[in-house]
Amino acid sequence: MSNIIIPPGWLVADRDATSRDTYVSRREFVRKLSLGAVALTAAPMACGNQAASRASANRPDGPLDTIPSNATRTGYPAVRNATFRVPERVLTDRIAASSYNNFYEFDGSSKKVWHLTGAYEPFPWTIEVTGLVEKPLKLDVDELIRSMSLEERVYRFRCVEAWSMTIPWTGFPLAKLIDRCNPLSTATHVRFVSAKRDKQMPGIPSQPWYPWPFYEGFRMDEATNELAFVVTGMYGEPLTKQNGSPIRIAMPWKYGYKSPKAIVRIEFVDKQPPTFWNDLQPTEYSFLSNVNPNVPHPRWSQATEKFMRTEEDIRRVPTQMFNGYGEWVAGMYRGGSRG
Ligand SMILES: Nc1nc2c(c(=O)[nH]1)N[C@H]1C(S)=C(S)[C@@H](COP(=O)(O)O)O[C@H]1N2
Ligand SMILES: [Mo]
Repeated sequence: MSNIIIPPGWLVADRDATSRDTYVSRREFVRKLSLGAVALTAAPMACGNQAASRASANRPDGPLDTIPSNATRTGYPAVRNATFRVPERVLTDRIAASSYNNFYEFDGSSKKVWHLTGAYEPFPWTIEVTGLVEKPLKLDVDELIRSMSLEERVYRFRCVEAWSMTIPWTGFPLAKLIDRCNPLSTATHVRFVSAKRDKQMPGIPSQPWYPWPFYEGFRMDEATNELAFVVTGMYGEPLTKQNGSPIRIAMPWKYGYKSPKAIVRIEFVDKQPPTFWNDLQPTEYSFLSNVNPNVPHPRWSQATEKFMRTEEDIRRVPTQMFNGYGEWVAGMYRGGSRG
């Protein structure tokens, strides 16, 4: 399927996002084409390699076919919150947003991971709440999503590797989730731990040199900022597996790795917690990691970024201080980065 050339018109027809119907009918068409191609070459493959056919049996058909069929759809599509808009650029096409991904648990050397998510089963899912809380809890994600009032927010998304997108996320404020956790007043920071499922996430066993599971953290003022968002969906539907199903965070004024995916644990602590990329490369990835065009990464400039509307339509645009969210967050960093 990957060597079928898709006419560019299919990807660029819509100004904003590819609609679900367009995607489904396009996929059906591509599937028919590729079934035809398989039939033609069936004879030489008839006694082919079993492992390969098992892997392809598990292989999703396409990047939007990885929305878990048992993901709760209550509350979808959610009403867009008009406060959060990105006036200077269009939405990224949803195919690009779910095809070009960073998710090391599946593969750290490629930006294409959706086809590796076949064995991953995000629902049912429990989040453990521990540390400095009144009482440790377990939250069922399905129940959590049903109990929150979902909204859509269009946010800029900026990876530290100088590419960016504009994404309509569905979810609820992180402050609401934190409220539900009843942290003690002594908690100064919150820590998020991602899933480590060796059998479902092929990048974990194949890259044993990483300190799995992935972990991130924030100061409490950051985590309770109005912009800090718990994401359960995008483009009006539940999250795809590669975008972090069943639940992730979006911190739009920070570089992308400060948006942990597939969260299984929330822990309240009283000092700055270690974070995955900062532990691995402290000279390249700081704890705060706020988007800043004036602070180059040691290996590249951060002054501009490659804005991706589709995987083919990519343009260089200037990077904005705090990714354009200074109005909401600059006050937290006056008087220096307390880190
Ligand atoms: N658990 C986990 N979360 C993660 C990552 C990861 O590898 N593992 N990658 C981060 C990085 S570097 C980026 S840029 C974003 C990418 O999110 P997207 O694939 O939805 O664009 O996820 C972040 N969250
Ligand atoms: Mo990133």
